[in-house]
Amino acid sequence: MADRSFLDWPFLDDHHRRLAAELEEWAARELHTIDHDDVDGTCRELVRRLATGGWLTHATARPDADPAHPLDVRALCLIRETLARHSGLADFAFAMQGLGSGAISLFGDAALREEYLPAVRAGRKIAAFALSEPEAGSDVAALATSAVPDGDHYVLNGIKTWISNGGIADFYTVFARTGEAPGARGLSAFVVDAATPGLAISERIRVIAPHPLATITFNNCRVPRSHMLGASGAGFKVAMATLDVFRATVGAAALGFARRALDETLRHTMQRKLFGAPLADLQMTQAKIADMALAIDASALLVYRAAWTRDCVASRVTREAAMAKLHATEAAQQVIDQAVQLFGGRGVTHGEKVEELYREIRALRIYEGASEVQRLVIARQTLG
Ligand code: COS
Repeated sequence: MADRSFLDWPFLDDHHRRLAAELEEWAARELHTIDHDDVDGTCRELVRRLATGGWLTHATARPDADPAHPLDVRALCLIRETLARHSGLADFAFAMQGLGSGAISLFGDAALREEYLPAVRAGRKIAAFALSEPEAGSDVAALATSAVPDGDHYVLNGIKTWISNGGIADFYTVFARTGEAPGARGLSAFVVDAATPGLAISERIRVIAPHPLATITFNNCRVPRSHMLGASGAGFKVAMATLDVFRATVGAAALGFARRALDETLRHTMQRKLFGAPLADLQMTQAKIADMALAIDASALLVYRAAWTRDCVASRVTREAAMAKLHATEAAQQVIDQAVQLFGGRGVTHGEKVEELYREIRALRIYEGASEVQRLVIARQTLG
C-alpha cells in the first residue's frame, strides 16, 4: 500500500482527505476489472463509471464555485494520483473530461457552462482538447488552423493531431488563428461539437500505451460565434491558463504511477530470493528503493505545492505547475525504470504491472508541454 503520510500535509484540507479515502475504496472496487482490449469502449465505460461514482463533478467548475477558483486543483491532483495508481486508462478518462472542458470551466460564459459542464459531469458528453498541429506542438503561437468570421459563425479549416479522445469525443476545445495580431496574439478558442459538418477524424493513431488518439481535419467547419471561449484574440492565454491548471495534474498522475511502481517493487523484493536471502536485503536494492522513495516525496511536494498555490494563493501558477510537471514526470520515469530493473526478466514481460507502467509514463514527459518546454517556462519565470 502506497505511503499515505502526504495526506497529513498542510497543503490539503479535511475534505481532501475524505475524498482520497473514498476514492481509494471506490477504485479498489470498480477498477480491477478493466478490459484493455477495446480501448474506445473501455474509455466510454470508464467515463460512465466515473460519472456514476460522482468523481467527474471534480473535473469541471461547480455551478456555485468562486469565479476566481472554479476548479479545486488539489482535488484534481488527488483524484489523478489515486486513479493512476490503480489504472492508467481510468486516470486518462478522468483527466480528459477535465482538460477537454477546462477552458469552459475557466473562460466559458454562462450559456456554454450550462450547455456543456453538466453533460461532462454526468458522462453524457466526452471532452477533448485540440491544440497541437502537425507543425505546431511546442510552439503554440505558430499554429495554422484558421477561423474566419462569416456572419454569426466562424469557419474553421486546418488539421489537429495527437488529440486525446479523438474519435470518441462529443466535443473539442479547438484553438485556431483568427488573426487579430501576429503570433500568440491572433488566436481564439472555440467549443466545436464532434458532429459539426466539416469536422472529420482523418486518422486514428496507435501509441505504446493505448488510448484514444486521433488526427482531426476541419474543412469549412462552421462554428457559432457564441461558441468562442474568452475574447477573440485571447486564445493563446486561454490555452496557457488551462494548461497551468492541468500541468500540475499531469505531475499528479506521474506520481500515482511512481507510487504504484514502488509498491510493486517492495512486494517483489521482499518475496524474491537471491543468494539465499530476499532481494530487499541487498544494499544495491536498498539504494534503489531509497532513491525511488525520495523522488516520490519530492514530486508530491511539488505537485501539492502547485495545486495549493492555485487554490489558495495565486491565480497564475505557471512556474509552480511547470516545476511540478517536469519533476514528477521525469522522476516517475526513473522510478519505474528502477522497478523494471529490480523485476529483471519479469519487468519486461507483457502482463506485468511494471511493464505497463513503463509504457504508460513515457507520454507524460511529452504531452501538455514537453519537459523541454517546462524548462523554458521555468527559466523565463526565474529570469523574470
Ligand atoms: N497564462 C496566461 N498568459 C500567458 C501564459 C500563462 N501561463 N503564458 C504566456 N502568457 C501570455 C504572455 O504573458 C504573453 O502575453 P502578452 O502578449 O500580453 O505579453 C503571451 O501569452 C505570449 O507569451 P510568450 O511570449 O511566453 O509565448 P511563446 O510563444 O514564447 O510561448 C511557450 C511560450 C513555449 C511556453 C508556449 O508556447 C507553450 O507552453 N508551449 C507548449 C504547449 C503545449 O503544452 N503543447 C502541448 C499541447 S497540449 S497536449
